[in-house]
Amino acid sequence: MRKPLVMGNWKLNGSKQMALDLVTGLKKELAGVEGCDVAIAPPVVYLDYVQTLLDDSKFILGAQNVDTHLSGAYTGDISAAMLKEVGVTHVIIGHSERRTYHKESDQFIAQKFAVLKENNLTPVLCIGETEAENEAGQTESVCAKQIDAIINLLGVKAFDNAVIAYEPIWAIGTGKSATPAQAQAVHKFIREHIAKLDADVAKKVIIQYGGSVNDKNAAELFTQPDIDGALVGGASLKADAFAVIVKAAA
Ligand code: G2H
Repeated sequence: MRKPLVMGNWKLNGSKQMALDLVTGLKKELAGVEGCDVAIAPPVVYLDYVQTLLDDSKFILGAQNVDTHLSGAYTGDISAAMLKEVGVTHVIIGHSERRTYHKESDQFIAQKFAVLKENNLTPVLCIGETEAENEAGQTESVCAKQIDAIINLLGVKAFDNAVIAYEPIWAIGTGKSATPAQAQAVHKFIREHIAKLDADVAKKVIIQYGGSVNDKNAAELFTQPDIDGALVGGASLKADAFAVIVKAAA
């Protein structure tokens, strides 16, 4: 049985005070909740501070990005080793905001996946189609292409101990979530795509849904057999809403 993972992606939001309030609130709201792994991914400058707030909460510390290099003349970048040193275990890569605003290609994202695996960090690989691709019936081919970039570089076993987040771009931050049936169909396709190469890896890989998940729509999404939790943006900035989502997955 797969244990769901709900991960809060704070994106470019927050402050030290917000981090303190949010982590304190989550620890209170989620004390004793089992059955769902919980991760939070604050902006990189707050990682070290948030780590000191986690105590015995069992929350997983996540990062929102990583560079492909481990050290050197790469101004502004952050390495896997640095993330690891401050307690990060899970790293979001391939988010559509980075694919779009930073022109990150499938191949570049595959290199990030590789550096994370080499450093025993868990990649949270975001994939998903644009609205135009969705309307053109290309959802499956886009998701397959984004997954295949990893498989072509590293082999299917790379998805052992990795997380995939299916995030249809038209649903991100728009308030327009995919319906549970729509999301389930794509999640099933992704799992079957991996199963064609390795049934065991496919059975174990966590596939989160992301895109306007909130405290109202989470429970129904989590009834679907191939939806293993969520990557949550906006609703992860409020302890009460995020806690409702975690409890719905637990
Ligand atoms: C999708 C999601 C978190 P939101 O980007 O990755 O954000 O929940 O705000 O749509």
